[in-house]
Amino acid sequence: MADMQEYHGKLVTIERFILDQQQAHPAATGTLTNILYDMALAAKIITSKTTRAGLAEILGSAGEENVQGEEVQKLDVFAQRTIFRLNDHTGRLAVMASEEEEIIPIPSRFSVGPYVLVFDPLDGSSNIDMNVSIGTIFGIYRRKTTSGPGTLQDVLQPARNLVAAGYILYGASTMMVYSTGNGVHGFTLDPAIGEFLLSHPNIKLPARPKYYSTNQGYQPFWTPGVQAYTDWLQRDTPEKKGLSLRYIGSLVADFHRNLLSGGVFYYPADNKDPKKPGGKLRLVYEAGPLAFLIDQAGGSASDGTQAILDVEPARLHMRVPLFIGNRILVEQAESFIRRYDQVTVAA
Ligand code: AHM
Ligand code: MG
Repeated sequence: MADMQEYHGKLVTIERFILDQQQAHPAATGTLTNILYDMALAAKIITSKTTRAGLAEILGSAGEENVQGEEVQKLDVFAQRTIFRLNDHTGRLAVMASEEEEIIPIPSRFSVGPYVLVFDPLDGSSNIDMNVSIGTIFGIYRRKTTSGPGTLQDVLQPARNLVAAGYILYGASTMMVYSTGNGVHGFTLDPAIGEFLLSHPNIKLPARPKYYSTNQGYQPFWTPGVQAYTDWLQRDTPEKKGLSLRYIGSLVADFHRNLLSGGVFYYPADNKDPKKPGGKLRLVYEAGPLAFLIDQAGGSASDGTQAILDVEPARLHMRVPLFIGNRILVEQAESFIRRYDQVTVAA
């Protein structure tokens, strides 16, 4: 890892930082660098709309024309199209896939490249109307097939194969946080100049966790192991002080807070909805990229029985239970589940 001290006190744009990182790998072609630049550009374009989201009534709501006679798109559709249109023609990607669609081929008039982009264009979008933070999550793989248009096989890879992952948080400030396997680095958008500036180099999870984050409204529907785990989190134990609960209900915002403060986020399997026995969050473009990031920050992620990084996706929109944060807290989740839920988990 490049010495992060060299950035201390300096004004560094995301472009300069990504390029510096690339120069540490003499064999790099710059292709991955350019995909990351394009995600930073997508972040700026999407920010320009999300910061005006509450004006929909004045400017027009989805499916209508606004006062300027332009058709207004739902923000998640807008984010989806922005990321697609920035990446479809560059010759860097073999295929894309997102929460909003099935796999997204590169139009045949453009050439294909060596990488695969998976993304959730606007996670937590049900929070937009309440002016709550939302986010974009993305992951970048190398393609597995050797030529021609990319396929589902290129997309369905375990998160351990990711070459880069990141998220964009549309909050009080817009932040982009990413890793190419060389630490986790955070950039804050300065809206006055339209540049992302390095604000959080080499983020590491604090050793003393502060928060647990979960939708405790579902507690009656949790397994005994998850209930006992929650009770353990709340108490002082030899390993930690009792944790406080913080839950926004917007994955990127909850993850980001815990990354900076230490803690665990979990969305376990529950028996509330028999049609969705495996939790809510999606492996390929939500849990997987965040698992890559937490690993780089010194933490871990599990589905309750195994590392998220090792889960083989069976389908693009596959859901997984997710426990993610400080390693010691994630290991305890696995331990409680082993002790109390073995039969349930195996069923
Ligand atoms: P979405 O992909 O439909 O936006 O849903 C994902 C969101 C996450 O941001 C968040 O962690 C979770 O759903 C919250 O779910 P709940 O309201 O059940 O707590
Ligand atoms: Mg989502």
